[in-house]
Amino acid sequence: MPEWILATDPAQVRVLVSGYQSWSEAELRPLTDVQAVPLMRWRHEQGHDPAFLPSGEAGVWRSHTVLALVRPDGGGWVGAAQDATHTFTHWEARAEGDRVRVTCSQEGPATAVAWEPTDDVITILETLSAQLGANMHARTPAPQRVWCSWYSYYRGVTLEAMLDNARLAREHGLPFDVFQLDDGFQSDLGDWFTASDHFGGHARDLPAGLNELGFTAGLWLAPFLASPTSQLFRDHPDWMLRGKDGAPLAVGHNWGGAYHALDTTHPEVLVWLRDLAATARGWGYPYLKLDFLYGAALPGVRHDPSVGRAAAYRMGLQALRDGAGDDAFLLGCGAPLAASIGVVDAMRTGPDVAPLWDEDSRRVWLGDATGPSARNALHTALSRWYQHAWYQPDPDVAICRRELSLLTATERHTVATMLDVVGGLRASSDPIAMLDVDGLALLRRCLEISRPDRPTTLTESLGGAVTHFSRATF
Ligand code: 9PG
Repeated sequence: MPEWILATDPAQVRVLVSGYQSWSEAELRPLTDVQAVPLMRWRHEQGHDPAFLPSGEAGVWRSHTVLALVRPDGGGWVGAAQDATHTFTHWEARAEGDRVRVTCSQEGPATAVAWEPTDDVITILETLSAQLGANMHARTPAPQRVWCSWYSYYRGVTLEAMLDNARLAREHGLPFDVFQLDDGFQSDLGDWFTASDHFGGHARDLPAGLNELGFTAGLWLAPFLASPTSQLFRDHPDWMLRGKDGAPLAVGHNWGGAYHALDTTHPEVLVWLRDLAATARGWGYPYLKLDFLYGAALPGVRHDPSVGRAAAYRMGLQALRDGAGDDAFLLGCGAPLAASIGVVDAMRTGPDVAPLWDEDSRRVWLGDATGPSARNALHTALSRWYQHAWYQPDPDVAICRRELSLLTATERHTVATMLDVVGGLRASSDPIAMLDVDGLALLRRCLEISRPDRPTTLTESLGGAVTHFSRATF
C-alpha cells in the first residue's frame, strides 16, 4: 500500500475529499476536524461506500479517487487515480503529531496513481483530473438545458403536466433543450414497460408531443434496481446481487420499502439492460437519466465471483450505453463517479436539491449530508468542480419559484449563481405557470451558458469560489 509521510503541521492543513458516488459528500475541511460518519446504518449502502466509510476519528479523512491537502499558502499535495475502469481507489490522510500520513489502497486490479507535491494545488488537481479523464476517454458533449419533472411533481407526475409545461416553456421562449420525465411513470421499480395508474398514458406516448414543441425527450430509469413486488424480481430472482447468505441483498430503502439490485456479471442481466436502453431509445428518448446506479457496485456475491465491484458496475453501464447508442446522452445519478468516466455524458455531482436551504438535524446530528437540501447539493457539487474533465457535471436544478418553496430570495439567487460556477447541465423543475416575472428572469439567467462548458482557464476563480464558499458559508 503506497504511503507518504509529510513533515507538515496538521493544524495548518485543509483536506479536500470526495465520496465515491453522486450523493456522497465532498468537502474541503481542516484536517484536524472529524469527517462525519452516517449514524443511520441503512444510509451506508445508499449514500456512501460501505467498504470505505469515514473512520469517525478526529484528523482522519477518507476520499475516493482524488485527495488533496492544502496549506494556507495554496501549496500542498494532490493524490489522484490515473484509471478507474476496474478499480476503486481509496485515499486516507491522517494527522499524526506534527506530521501527516497519507495512504492509498485499491479495490480491484492495481492501477497507477499520481502523487504530486505542489505550490499550486488547484492547477495540479485540474491537471491530474484531466489526465484521468483523458485516460478513460471522457466524453465531451455540449451542456444541456433540462426541464425535469422531479422537484415539483415528484412521483405524481402526469403526461399532461409534462406537455403543459413544455407548451408554456415554448410560449415564454425558455431555451430548454430537453424535457425529462422523472420517476413516477412506471408501474413498479424494474417494471419500466408498464405505466403507473396515475400517469395518464404510457412513457412512449410523450416524445412525439415534446418533439413537436421543439424539445428532446428525456427519461428517468433506475435500470439496476428491482423492487421485491416487481414482475422483474418475481420473474428473475436469480438475477439479483446476493448477500453471503444467498438471499437477494437489500441495497437501499426508498419507495416505501427495501429494494434489490441486478447482478451485472450475469449474462442475461446484460442482455436485459441493453434491451431496456434500446427500448427507451426506440420510444423516442435519446436522453436518459440513469439513476441509483450505485446498486450494481455494492459489495456482494455475484454470478461471476472473479469480477470485482468496479468492473461489474462498468459492465452494466456499458450494456446500457450499447443499447442506447453512441449518440444518446446519458446522465448518471447516484452513481460511482470515476468508474463512469467515458460511458456517461453527464453526472450528478451532489445530492438532491430541495426547496429548502438545509436540514441541519440530519446533517449535524445524524452525520449525513447526503439528504436533499440546497446547501448539500451546492456544497458537494462545488467541492467537485475539478471533475468537469470527467463528464458534464450536473449540480441539480435551480429553484426559481416562490410558491412551494422555503428558500429566501437570497438563497434562490445563491443557488443560481453557484450553478453557473459549477457549469455543465442547467436544469429546472419549476412548474412554469408558478413563475412570476422575477422567477422567469432568474430561470432565464440560469439557462444562459455564460461560461465555457469545460473551463480550463478559470481554475483560479473556480478554486477561489470553492475555497471561499467552504470557509465563509458553511
Ligand atoms: C427519483 C429521484 C430523482 C432525483 C434523484 C433520486 O437516498 N435516497 O433515498 C434517495 C432517494 C431519492 C433520490 C436520492 C436519494 O433522488 O437524485 O433527482 O430522480 O431519485 O426517485
